Amino acid sequence: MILTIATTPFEDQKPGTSGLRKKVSVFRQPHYAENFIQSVFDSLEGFQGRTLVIGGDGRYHNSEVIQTAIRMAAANGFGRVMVGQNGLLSTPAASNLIRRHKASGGIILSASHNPGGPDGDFGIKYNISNGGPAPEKLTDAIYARTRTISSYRIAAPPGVDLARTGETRLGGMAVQVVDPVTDYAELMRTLFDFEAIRALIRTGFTMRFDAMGAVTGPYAHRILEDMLGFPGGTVMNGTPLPDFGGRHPDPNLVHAGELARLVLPGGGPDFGAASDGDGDRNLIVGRGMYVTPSDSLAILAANATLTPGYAGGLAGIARSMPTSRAADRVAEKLGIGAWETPTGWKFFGNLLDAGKATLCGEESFGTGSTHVREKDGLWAVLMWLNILARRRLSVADIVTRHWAEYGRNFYSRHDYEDVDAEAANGLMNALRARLPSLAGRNGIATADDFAYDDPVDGSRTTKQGIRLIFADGARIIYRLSGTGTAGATLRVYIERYEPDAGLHGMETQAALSGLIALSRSIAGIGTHTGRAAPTVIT
Ligand code: G16
Repeated sequence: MILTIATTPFEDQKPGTSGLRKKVSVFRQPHYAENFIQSVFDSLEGFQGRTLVIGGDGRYHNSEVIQTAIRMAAANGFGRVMVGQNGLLSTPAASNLIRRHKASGGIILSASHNPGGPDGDFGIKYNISNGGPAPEKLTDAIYARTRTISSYRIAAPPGVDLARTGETRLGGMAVQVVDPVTDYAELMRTLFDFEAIRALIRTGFTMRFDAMGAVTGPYAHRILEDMLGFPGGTVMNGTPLPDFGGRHPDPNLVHAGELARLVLPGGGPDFGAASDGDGDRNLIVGRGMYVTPSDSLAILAANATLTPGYAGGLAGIARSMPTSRAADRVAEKLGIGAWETPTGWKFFGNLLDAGKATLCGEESFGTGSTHVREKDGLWAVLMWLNILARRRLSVADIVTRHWAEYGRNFYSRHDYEDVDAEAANGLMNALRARLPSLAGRNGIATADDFAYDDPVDGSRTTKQGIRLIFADGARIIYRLSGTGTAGATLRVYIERYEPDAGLHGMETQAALSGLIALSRSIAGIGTHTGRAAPTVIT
């Protein structure tokens, strides 16, 4: 039986950088998730009778909203939903299922790297038929619909049993519960040389992968341990838990500190990697070497032809604007396109679809390629393993040789978290107003607010971050995060290019100290926010 439930709009359902993210307590309000999901369906065309992929990262509240989404899909006329067993799908695996099974789209339940549990965060996002996040045009339409919605349609309870794989029905709709790992693992096998990695393991090479109590546990156990042959225990924190075991599943040196302490000092495993809540981010470390996400993108691109999936070369490399320009130097040397997009994976979709870029990446611990339309944590780890297997060098040697060849882009991001939203907006507006007068002082060559003209669909996206570009190519960038759920987070990105290999060993914060001081004084960070120093430095 299909129920039509009367509702009234919520004012706060504007999707951010990556879908709608809010506190669990917000999502638990009656009708909150339903309103958003119905607004998504109301903004789509031509999905009747077609397939919808549904899955999530297993965080707290996942099992409730999965059932809601399935019942609403049935009531809205989808022909089939494909859902991960126990409601689990990593974000890249969901993207793969959408593409492989020609689904009309997918609903992904995740707040990514944000903390989980009853007091943590939850999120919903919609991905389109290419497997990628909905573009701005669609998220704008969804938001507009949330402002006028007056009812939603939902199949009467009960929902469906997601514990067993196989097919059942809900009203006129087929419900196919699939193993979340199988299709994804197959895809990885086509891209990378598993035999070469096995040979590397036989030399005594060791690694640890930290799944952080989140969704990649089952994927990593299957691929790294069962298929590649790393010994049991290689995967840490490999059971997905609703509260991630109390961890903050953000794979950086702070939150993946256990892994970093194991690998960085030496004497432990040769290689360390971690992924986040929904499996799309990655952290790469070796003995004595943390690889910044920006460098990782550049190094993967420079070595891509060593892997079967990319042996034919790359069409181009795309990076988000605040990501360091290290990848641009690789693109230049390879004679391929280098693309600069706003922050948000959704901006890469058109470039990948149009064959303009093969690899893409962001400073926020995301790398990916044409194989899906999301960033992909385990993919990046496997690509690193394939490159290590072919080059037979340590992570540190690969990175330092890369710098010696291309020069080093010293890079750091300073986050001022949980700042008063009005103060943060005040800082950005004041900077914007002063843009014309900033160039020509302090070595600044140009100062602007980044706008992006999509070369494929011609759409223009404005106000994507304030850029101070110095005469020597150094940059300071300011933008406000679009993924937080409390207050505002001011992100300041600082970059400087150093061609002299004799100086590549400098500590990053020391190498950037002049620019860091300028970043604070020019924007008046202390005056506006009351903060003398950032909360997190990556
Ligand atoms: C999301 C987006 C990324 C973006 C990141 C940080 O990642 O998909 O494209 O770089 O947020 O965004 P912001 O700087 O606005 O907080 P994820 O892993 O959270 O889905």
